[in-house]
Amino acid sequence: MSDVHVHRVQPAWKKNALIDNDTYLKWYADSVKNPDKFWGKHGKRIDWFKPFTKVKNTSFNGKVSIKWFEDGLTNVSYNCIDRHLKKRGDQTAIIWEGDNPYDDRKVTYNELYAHVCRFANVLKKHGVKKGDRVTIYMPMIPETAYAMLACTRLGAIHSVVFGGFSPDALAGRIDDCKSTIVVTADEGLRGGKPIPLKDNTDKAIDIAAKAGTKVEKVVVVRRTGGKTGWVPGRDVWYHEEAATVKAECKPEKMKAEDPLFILYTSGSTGKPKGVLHTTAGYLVYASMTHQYVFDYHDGDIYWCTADVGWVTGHSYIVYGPLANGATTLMFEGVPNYPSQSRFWEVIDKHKVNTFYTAPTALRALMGAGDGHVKKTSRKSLRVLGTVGEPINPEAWEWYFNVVGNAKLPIVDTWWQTETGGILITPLPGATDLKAGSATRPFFGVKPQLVDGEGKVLEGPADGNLCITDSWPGMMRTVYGDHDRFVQTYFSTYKGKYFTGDGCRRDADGYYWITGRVDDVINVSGHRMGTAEVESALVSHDKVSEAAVVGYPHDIKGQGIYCYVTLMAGTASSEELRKELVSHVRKEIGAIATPDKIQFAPGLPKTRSGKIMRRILRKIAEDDFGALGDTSTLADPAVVDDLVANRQNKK
Ligand code: 6R9
Repeated sequence: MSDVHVHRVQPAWKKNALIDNDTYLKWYADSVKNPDKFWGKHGKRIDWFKPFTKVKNTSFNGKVSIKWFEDGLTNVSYNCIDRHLKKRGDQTAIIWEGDNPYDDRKVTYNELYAHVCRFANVLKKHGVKKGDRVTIYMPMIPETAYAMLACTRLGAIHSVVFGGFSPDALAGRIDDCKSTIVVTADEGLRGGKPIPLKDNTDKAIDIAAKAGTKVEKVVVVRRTGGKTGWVPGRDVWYHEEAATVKAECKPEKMKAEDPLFILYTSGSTGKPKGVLHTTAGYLVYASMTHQYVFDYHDGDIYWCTADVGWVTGHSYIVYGPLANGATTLMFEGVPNYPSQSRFWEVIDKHKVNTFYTAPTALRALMGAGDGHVKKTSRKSLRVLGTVGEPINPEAWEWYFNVVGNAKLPIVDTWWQTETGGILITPLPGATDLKAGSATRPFFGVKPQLVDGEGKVLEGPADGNLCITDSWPGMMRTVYGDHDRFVQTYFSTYKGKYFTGDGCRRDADGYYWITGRVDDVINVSGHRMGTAEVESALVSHDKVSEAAVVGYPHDIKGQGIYCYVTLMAGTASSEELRKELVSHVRKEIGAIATPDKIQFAPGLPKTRSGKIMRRILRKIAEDDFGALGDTSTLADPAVVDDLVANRQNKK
C-alpha cells in the first residue's frame, strides 16, 4: 500500500467477518459484470408477495429511467416487521434512549407490529390511502418509526422533516408535495430543552395555506405534556385515536417501483428538492449495505446516532436494520448532555456492538478531552462508523485509538440522500483502512472520476466523482419535477450520475472524498445550499444582496460566511448583524445559523454580473494572498474593501 497510515484487517476479523477480501473482490467483479444475476440473487433477501422476474431496467441517458425488480410485489413494513415475528417476536426491535438518561424503553418486534398496525389504522381512519403524502415532523421517539412504517404499510408516501427546521422550512415542504396530513408531537426534548414542534406545525400550516396547501389533519403524539395550541376538528391526539382502533392492519401489496418516501435535500440552486425513493430497490439496498458494511450478526446491538429527519436515519436507523431483524437503538438526546461522556455511557448501558456517528460529533468530543471516553468501558463495541462529511485524519485516529482502543475497524461510509444507501465504504473484515479514505465501492457501484470537461481520468487522479451505472437504492426522480432530476444529476456529464463531490483516487484504487465542488456546504454534517441561506438573507427588508460561502471550521467542518450588502441608506450595526442571524434561523432553522456576517458595500462581480465566489471563498478562508486573477472584475476596488473588513482573521 502506498500511504503510511494503513490499518490492516486484524486477524480475528478475517475469521469472523461475513465478507473477507477475496469474497469482496469476487462479489464486486460479479456485481459489475452481470448486475442482473447479482441483484437477481440479492433481491431475494426481502420477501415478495409476487416474485420479480425482471431485475434491472435502467438508463442514465435521455429522459433517465430507473426501474428495479419492476414486476414484483412487496411491502416494506411487512419486511421490517411481519416476516420476523415467528423467529424473533420477543426480540427487541428498538431500544429507545431518552434525552434524560433515566428515560428509556425497549420495543419488541411483536410490540412493534401492534404499534405500527395501530398507527396505520389511525392514519387510515383519517383518510390516508395509497399514494397520499404524509408529513412527519417528529422528535427521536419510537412513534416516529411507527409513523414511517405505518405509511409504508398503507402505501402512503412519507416526507419526514427534521425537527430542527423552522415553520417556514416545514411549510415549504408541506406545500411542495401537497401533503394534507401532518404527524407531529407536542414538543421534542434535546439537551434538556423543549422544542415546540406542535407550535411550529401550527405556524407552518398557516404559511402553507397561504401558498395553497390546506392541511386537514394533525396527529399529535404526546411526548412532554407541554402546553400547545389546539384546533378542534383538525388536531387529534395520537394516544386517544390509537385506543379506538385495532392492532391489526393488512399490508398493501406494493409494486416494486411504487414511491416509498420523499426526503427534501439541498442542492446548489433553488429550493430543496424532494428526493423520491421507491419501494423494493431501496429496501434491498438499505438492508444489504446495513448487513455487510456493519458486519451485522444476529443478536448485535446496533446504534446510529443520526436523526431520522436525515437519510441516514431512514436507511440506517429504521429500514436497513429492521429489514434485517436487528436491534436498533434510537437516541433522543445530544452527545454532550448531561455530560461529555453520554455516547460512551449509552454504549455501556445497552452493550452496543456497532456505533455509527458523524465526524463533527467526534471532533467536538475529541476537543472535550480523552478522560470522558476513558472512564467508560466500551468493551461491547465491534465496529465503528462515520458518515456525513469527510473525516480529517486526526479525528479518525482519535476515534480509532481512544474510542476503539486501536482494535476496531472504522467504516467511513460515503453516500448521499440521493443514493439511498452507502456507495463507497470499507467492509470490516475485508478492507485495510487508511485514515480519511472511504476506500472502495460497495457491490454494484461503479465510480468514475472525470475532469471539468468530462474527460475520464484513469488510475491515481483527482476529479469530480460520477457513478456510471444504476444501483437498486438510488433515487428515481425529484418529486413532481423529473426534468429537474435529469438536469441536476445527469446533464453535467451526459449519461452519468454526477454526485457533486470532488474525489481523489490513490494508487491502491482507494477513494478519498474531498468535499463538494458545487455551491453546497456541509455544516456539522448538515447539507445546505448557499443559495438557501442567501435567499433567507435577502428576504430581510434591509438586505439588498447577499453571497454565502463555506469556510473551514474546526468542529463543524464548514462554517457559514455571509457577505451582505445593505439597502441604500441603511447603516450597518452590531444589532443588525444579530437581527440577520436570527432572521436566517427563523427562515431555515438553527442549523443554518450564520457564523460570520460581513457587511460589504459591493460584491465582486464579473462585467456580466456574475458574483465571483472563488474570491469570496478565499477571503472567507483568510487566504487572500491567493486571490488569483481579478482582472475580469467590473470593479476591482471592491476586493480591497472586502479584504480590509474580513471577519475571519487568523
Ligand atoms: C449520507 C449523507 C451528502 C454529502 C455528500 C458528501 C458528504 C457524506 C461522507 C461525505 C466524505 C463521507 N458526505 N458522507 N463526505 N466522506 N463518508 O450524509 O447524505 O445529507 O445528502 O449529504 O455529504 O459531500 O455529497 P446527505
